[in-house]
Amino acid sequence: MGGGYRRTMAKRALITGITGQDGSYLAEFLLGQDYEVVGMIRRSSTLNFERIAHIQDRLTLVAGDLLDEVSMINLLREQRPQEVYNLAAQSFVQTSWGQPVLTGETTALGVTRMLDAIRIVDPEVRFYQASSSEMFGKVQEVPQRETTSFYPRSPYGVAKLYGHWITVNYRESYGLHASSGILFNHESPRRGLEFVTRKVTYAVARIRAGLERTLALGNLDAQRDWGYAPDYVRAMWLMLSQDQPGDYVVATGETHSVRDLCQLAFACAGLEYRDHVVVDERFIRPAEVDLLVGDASKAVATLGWQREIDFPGLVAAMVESDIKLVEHQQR
Ligand code: NAP
Ligand code: F7E
Repeated sequence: MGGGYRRTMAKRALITGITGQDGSYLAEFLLGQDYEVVGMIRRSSTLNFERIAHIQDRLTLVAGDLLDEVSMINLLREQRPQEVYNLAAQSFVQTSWGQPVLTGETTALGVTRMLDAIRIVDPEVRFYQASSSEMFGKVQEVPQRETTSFYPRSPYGVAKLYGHWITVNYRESYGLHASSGILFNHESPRRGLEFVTRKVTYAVARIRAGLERTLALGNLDAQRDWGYAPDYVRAMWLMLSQDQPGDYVVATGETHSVRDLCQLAFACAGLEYRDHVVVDERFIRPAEVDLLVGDASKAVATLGWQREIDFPGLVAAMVESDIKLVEHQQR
């Protein structure tokens, strides 16, 4: 089937990072909008398709890596998507201090490689870059909006800032329809176990089942604007559906501390967090982002974006899902 024929039939989107939390939800969402969905998968010695197993037969999965521009040029030539969502990254902030160069290669330069592949193969492609509230870091304004100055506090934040500006630069240099979504933390039962929300909810389920007694955490005073991942992938699509590209903050406008998160999550299982949570220096970061809270007014006004699940609803859903998971693991 030729690319021209496909264009008249259904829109085709390429997702990098399709095996990750957001990639899996975005794939589901785009399939629901009648897109053909192509996922870029990097080579690994074992398959890690847990998050997309339920939709795998409806996806086209192709090999490629953000570290290798040729792989992306070939992929674009063969698949001819109209939209590219660049969600792949080394996304864990703590790891970025241990692997700063890899983080820069993937999370920063990887964006240039993909943008350049688009410029070479088909500059009409619409591009979404997964930018991050970590770019605000040591915040210069509360709440943070599109015009707030950036001050990243980790190699990850610095790499994301490069990715953001190279997206703006390719838009201005080559007229690409390239948008940057500055997304605040968003979570779900599919969140990686190393991130604090999922670390807490999975521990709650294991403590409830009598498998653990304590949970070791770092800074309990850090405050984050936590939303629900499926609400956030909808915003990505809305950005590429606009006639004009742009930059958008996506956030709930509320902030909660890690301590609040613990209190709420343990209470969902009838537990008191003070009986179980201990502070462990190993999880304290060399530099912290103390407070994030976003102002999504532009996304609400221009994209018509709204979130559907609030923070207590999110935490309750994650605890419930992890309780079921732990029960399943015990069978
Ligand atoms: P995630 O679960 O960690 O997923 C990251 C994805 O990137 C995985 O599919 C991973 O593949 C892939 N990947 C890593 N290195 C790669 C490489 N060299 N080549 C190709 N693929 C590679 O992240 P997420 O939470 O879904 O986040 C999606 C994106 O949004 C990331 O760019 C993240 O930095 C950004 N972001 C996330 C949040 C949030 O709160 N979740 C907020 C703002 C921005 P494997 O499965 O093979 O490891
Ligand atoms: O940490 C504190 C930690 O790792 C949140 C990524 O998706 O969102 C995420 O980055 C806070 C920090 O997420 C532990 O110090 C305390 O203040 O869940 P996290 P993050 O660093 O905010 C942004 C928007 C992204 O773009 C990233 O890709 O929680 N914290 N104790 C802890 N964090 C972890 N992971 N583990 C602890 O034990």
